[in-house]
Amino acid sequence: MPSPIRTERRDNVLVIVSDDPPVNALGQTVREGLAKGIEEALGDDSVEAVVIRCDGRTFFAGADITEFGKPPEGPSLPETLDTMEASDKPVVAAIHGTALGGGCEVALGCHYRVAVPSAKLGLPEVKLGLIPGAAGTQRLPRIVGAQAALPMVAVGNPIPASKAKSIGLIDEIVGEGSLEADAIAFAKSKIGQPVPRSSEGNANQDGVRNPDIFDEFRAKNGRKMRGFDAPNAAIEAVKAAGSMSYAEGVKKERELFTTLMSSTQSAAMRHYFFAERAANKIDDVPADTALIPVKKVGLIGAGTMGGGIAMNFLSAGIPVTMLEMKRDALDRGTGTMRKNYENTAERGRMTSEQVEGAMGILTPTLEYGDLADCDLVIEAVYENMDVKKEVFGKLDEVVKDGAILASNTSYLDIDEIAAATGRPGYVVGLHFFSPANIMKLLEVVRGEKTRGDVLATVMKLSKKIGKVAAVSGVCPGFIGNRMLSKRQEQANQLIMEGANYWDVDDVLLDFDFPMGPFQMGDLAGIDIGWHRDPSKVTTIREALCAAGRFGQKAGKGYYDYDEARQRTPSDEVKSIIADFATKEGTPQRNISKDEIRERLLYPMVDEGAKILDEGMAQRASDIDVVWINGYGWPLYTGGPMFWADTIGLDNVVAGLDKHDLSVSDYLRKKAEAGKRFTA
Ligand code: T1G
Repeated sequence: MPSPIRTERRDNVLVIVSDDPPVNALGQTVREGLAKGIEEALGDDSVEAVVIRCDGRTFFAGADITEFGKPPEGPSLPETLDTMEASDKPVVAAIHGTALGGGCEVALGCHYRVAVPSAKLGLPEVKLGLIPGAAGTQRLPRIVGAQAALPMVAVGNPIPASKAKSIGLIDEIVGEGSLEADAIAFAKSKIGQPVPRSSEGNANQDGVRNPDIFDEFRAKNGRKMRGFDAPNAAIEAVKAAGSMSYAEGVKKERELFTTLMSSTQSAAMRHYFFAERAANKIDDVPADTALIPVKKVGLIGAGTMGGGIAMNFLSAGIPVTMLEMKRDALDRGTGTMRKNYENTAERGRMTSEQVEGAMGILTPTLEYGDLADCDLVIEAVYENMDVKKEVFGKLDEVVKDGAILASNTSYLDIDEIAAATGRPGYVVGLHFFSPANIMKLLEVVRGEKTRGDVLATVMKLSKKIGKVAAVSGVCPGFIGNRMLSKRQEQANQLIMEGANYWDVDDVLLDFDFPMGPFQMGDLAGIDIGWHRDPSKVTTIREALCAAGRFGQKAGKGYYDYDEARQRTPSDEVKSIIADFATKEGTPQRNISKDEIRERLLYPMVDEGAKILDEGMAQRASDIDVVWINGYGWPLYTGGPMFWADTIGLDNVVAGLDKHDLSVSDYLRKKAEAGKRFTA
């Protein structure tokens, strides 16, 4: 097997080139080739400078994540980089694409770094529950300082070449089309000069002069770091870069890295990395399926969902024709979209030109006929089957052949909707989550007759509009809401049996969900759908509404709220629930938080098992992708199915049995066989 690394001579410069698609990951063969290339360069006196670059779409994009968890194989990247850095011959990293993780560390080990304007550099290891393991946390602060290094290492977002230049991470921005030539010229210009070694840099002293920066960083980023181990380790490593020698700091980094590498959090986050990518693949739709071009999108309904959905396409530069039945509804909808964009611009996350650009490709209309030439039409009208069927019947008449007709329904039967048209093959569900312009999850609901090219097209389109898509079969609630209903059922049952409703919320908050069900009820409004008859009380919600406890907007719901909307458990609610339970003949008892957690989460796992058994999800990791992106399941546990594997399916089954909760055959058989849901 030829090495993915080759060397090419350009006069007195040796160019080391990696050609290992898709992303030149630093797997064993690449590391071996790189080490050999460096050995060749350093051992040949006629070579006076070195350039390292990559073919394909990107400079090295990091270690090969598929190797993690396996016995490490040489050569060690840190040692290779130390050998390279120790040379007196100038070594230049020529960067394009995304120099990430180990790739960025290779660049840091070089004496110089040049990049094309479109390049990005970053240390995203924390997104895998890790920190850099090849001296990145020690070299980076010595070049750019602790303050600039902290967000790169502890948050992990990449920075553009322009920012990298401004903080001194790269030495020069070169031409998009002349990277190699410019890098060689740059290398030649450094021959004969003392080489700068990042390991000897001292820009990191800002972390020593002002040790408060680390606590300030933690305070600023606390919320998004909550529950994750890696960011704190990253901060400790950057701190070490200022307070220790390079050798001691590298040792400290290695200790922190090794601990994280063997952690469940990192295994969970590496699971998610591949799960998100796998979810975009449909097993029985070939990857080379011809796509339907989508140059114009139609949106029916300018309400909260319709407007939010439309914004996804407008922001991606795809024109949208938005249809409403009445002018005032249409104007209200487009007004809300503009306001949302302007709020984003005020926060500096969009320019006013981008706002005008997005709104400039929006065409509001009251005429169905204006949808005729759309390649994709999405309806986001009232959740009623008759209304949906009427809309799809009209679309079938008006819209050109070959266009995709999608419903944003959150639970209605896509097959029944498709049957209202003469083109069921072109009907698909696109279930966005509110707020649709923010939430990343898109459940693609595959009807019995939905065509492969329609599915392939919407999966590709989901990436273009910044969504994470997973395919669901047609069943009530699809994947996410179907599992959520099981959790909600248990939450209501638990408080009937005497569990404190605030304990139910707190168990989920302690698990690092963003919110519990009763807090959510208060936020949304308990009186949504209430019949307004206080004498008719058949549920706890109706009992609260009868008592005027409509939720946050009324200053009281399940909780009492102060002016700052801080919540306090209410004795009145506790007794309303107890009275209702007594009336219903349900005895009450104290219920522990452990029982609450098991009864909230284990039935969700069992429902996920049924979803798999029925083929409503392609794979267990798709269910994890749905819950992490649509419902705030904490990423560092990997999602419900990976989490169940870490608990042990036998323990999940034992817990369900203990609480007299149903266990599907599929789950019980997997548990008895000692199997897992996820790899
Ligand atoms: N290892 C293995 N496979 C990888 C990979 C990696 N690092 N990065 C991408 N792939 C695969 C991916 O699974 C997919 O495969 C294909 O490449 C295209 O990826 C030593 C320890 C580079 C920005 O975290 O962020 O270095 O599905 O669909 O949208 O201290 O991939 O086609 O079979 O994502 O254009 C640090 C992870 C590792 C970067 C490209 N590096 N990758 O995005 O394509 S830890 C990372 C990405 C480390 C050091 C530490 C993105 C991308 P398939 P893709 P993309």
